[in-house]
Amino acid sequence: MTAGLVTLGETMGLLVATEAGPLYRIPALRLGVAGAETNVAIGIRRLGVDATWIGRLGTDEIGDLIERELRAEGVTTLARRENAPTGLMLKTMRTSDLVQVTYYRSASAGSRLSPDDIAEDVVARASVLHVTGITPALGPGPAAAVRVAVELARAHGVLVSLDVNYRTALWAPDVAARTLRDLARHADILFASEDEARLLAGTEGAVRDPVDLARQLVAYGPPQVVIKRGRDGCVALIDGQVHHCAALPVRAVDPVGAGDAFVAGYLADLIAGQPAATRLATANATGAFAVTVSGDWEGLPRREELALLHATDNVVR
Ligand code: KDG
Repeated sequence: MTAGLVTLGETMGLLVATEAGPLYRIPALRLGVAGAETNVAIGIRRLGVDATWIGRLGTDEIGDLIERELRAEGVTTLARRENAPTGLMLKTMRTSDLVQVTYYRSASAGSRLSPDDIAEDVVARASVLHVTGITPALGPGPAAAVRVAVELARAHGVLVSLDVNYRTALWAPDVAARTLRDLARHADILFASEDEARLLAGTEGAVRDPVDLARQLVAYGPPQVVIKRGRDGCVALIDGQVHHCAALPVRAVDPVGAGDAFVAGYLADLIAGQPAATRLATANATGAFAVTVSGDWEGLPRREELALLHATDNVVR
């Protein structure tokens, strides 16, 4: 296997309301798969780079479904099966542009992740280890697994990527800020939204300029800081140089998963040896593709599809 991306975390079954409105009025729910880290792994694979995901799944049909999907996408899956349920996530739309996410993941198989799951040889041969701020919020085992994976990556000269991905439903802001600041100190690449950057920097609403926010995060240690700004594109401070990139204009159907898609685009190009401006342009394009389709990862592009967003006609033959 060529060196690619290794990631770890919890992947869940996803129940998506097929229409907007209160749950009791929804005629049907669609079953799928969700998990920030596997979203990134799938995105990376579709762009032609190897990806391995480490996690735990229940010995249930949701666990089988997740394994099948990841196998179909070509993600190498190192997942112990547990006598505990695979977590679930419910995605409803109270109005056509307000998505609500509810988790059913406490005591799930995924939250049993521990340092024992992190095989040193797997981390050592990767180019990048990618972790998110979701995993340390799942409990002491997952938090320790992230720490060990990061230590191993650093010991073997593997780049460490951290996406803050702060989830209010999972932990308190002060605990999250402390834990994620510590992790950021060991990261080479840090992704955050503006709110997440303020959470880490402890500046609340005070700092508004995204370049200033990126500067504050670079001060923790990571030489590459990317501030994801959704429909306003992104701002990055990479090896001392400021980059601005505008988002691509697309019709958004489902914003969930756009951040993971963005990370996948950036890291796939980093692993492929592309310069910062190209990495950011690909990240913008993958993020744009993700929001055009309902589902956290289903709309992610293959490399040859990236140029489609620049098509001048809306019929491509
Ligand atoms: O970014 C999309 C993720 O939020 C989603 O796929 C599920 O990992 C997830 C989480 O914990 O929110």
